[in-house]
Amino acid sequence: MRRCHLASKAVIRVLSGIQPSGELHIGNYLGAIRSWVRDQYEFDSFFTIVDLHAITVEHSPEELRKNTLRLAMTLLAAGLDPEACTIFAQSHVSAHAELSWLLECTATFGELSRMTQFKDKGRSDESIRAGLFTYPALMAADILLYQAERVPVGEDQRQHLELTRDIAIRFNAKYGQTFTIPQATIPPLGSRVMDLAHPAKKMSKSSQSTAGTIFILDPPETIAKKVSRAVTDTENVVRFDPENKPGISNLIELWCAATGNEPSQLVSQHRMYGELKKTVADALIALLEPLQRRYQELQKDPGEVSRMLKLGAEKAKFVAEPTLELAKANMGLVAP
Ligand code: AQP
Repeated sequence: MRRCHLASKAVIRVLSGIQPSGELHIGNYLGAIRSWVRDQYEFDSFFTIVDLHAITVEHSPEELRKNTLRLAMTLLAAGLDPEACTIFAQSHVSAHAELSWLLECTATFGELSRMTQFKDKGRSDESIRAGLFTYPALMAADILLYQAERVPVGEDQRQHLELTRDIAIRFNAKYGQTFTIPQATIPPLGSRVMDLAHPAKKMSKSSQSTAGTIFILDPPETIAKKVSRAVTDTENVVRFDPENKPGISNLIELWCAATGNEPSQLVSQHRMYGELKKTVADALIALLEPLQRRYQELQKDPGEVSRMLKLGAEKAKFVAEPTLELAKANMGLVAP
């Protein structure tokens, strides 16, 4: 019965996730969440707060609790509508951890070792957690459980998506048709926002310094200050040239992603870096203003978030559990 339900679903399914590892930044918004808001009305969309991923590195339990609820509220403020999509916490749906184990037994040590995010975060540190190494198998489980066709993510997740596809193709070939093969959907603009203070590094929630990170709940004056202090270069010529002028080009790309315009429009109107920074800051402030206003409103009813996550977990289980059962059966695990 349940399998028929999956097979007969004609609509395209979307799944994406975000870690409650800190405050959301403009890269998370432009690279992922903004497309989620659009997708929810077009596709059968599932969005998950991947709290099990957030414990693969050192964390404070108290902070994790706070971050999870704050992230859920920020997603609502950004425009996700629990009536139009399913929003849930990964740890509320135990099928994620269970399928992850089956997939760990499908992925190879070599494949996991080649993941650049592991190399960046883990390097050769012996004390690194095993969970950080096997993280891509859990991410594959997150996606494959929902038979998702589309996975909207930023550029940094492309390699993990490729691995998810490889694992699913191999699993299907070895054990029989089980999973839909997903595809990454990466936005043309804002898919890799760089740190304003270190333009060679991607903007990250867990950066050591917050000087180059624009958080989406930063007040306007903080945004203006961070943009005005963004690292540029000494050439003092406004030009879009990501390779040779990464700082200025990152600012131009941010403006394009925020306004939907082309780099040439900004470049032709500005000669001085100072003026350009002011225009970029104004655009980011205007982009985030409605979201920040909704966040203030939502804070008046914190119970709304818990209700949403509870309902979301029920809806998610309805889709995830039959997939897990199918994967187990196809692998030869006997049903109880
Ligand atoms: N700088 C970025 N530019 C564009 N998109 C980005 N994303 C992350 N950083 C950028 C996209 O945001 C979504 C959620 O990311 P995540 O929380 O799952 O983890 P991440 O990619 O590791 O993001 P962070 O902010 O760098 O978190 P930490 O510091 O905890 O590792 C993803 O779709 C991601 O592509």
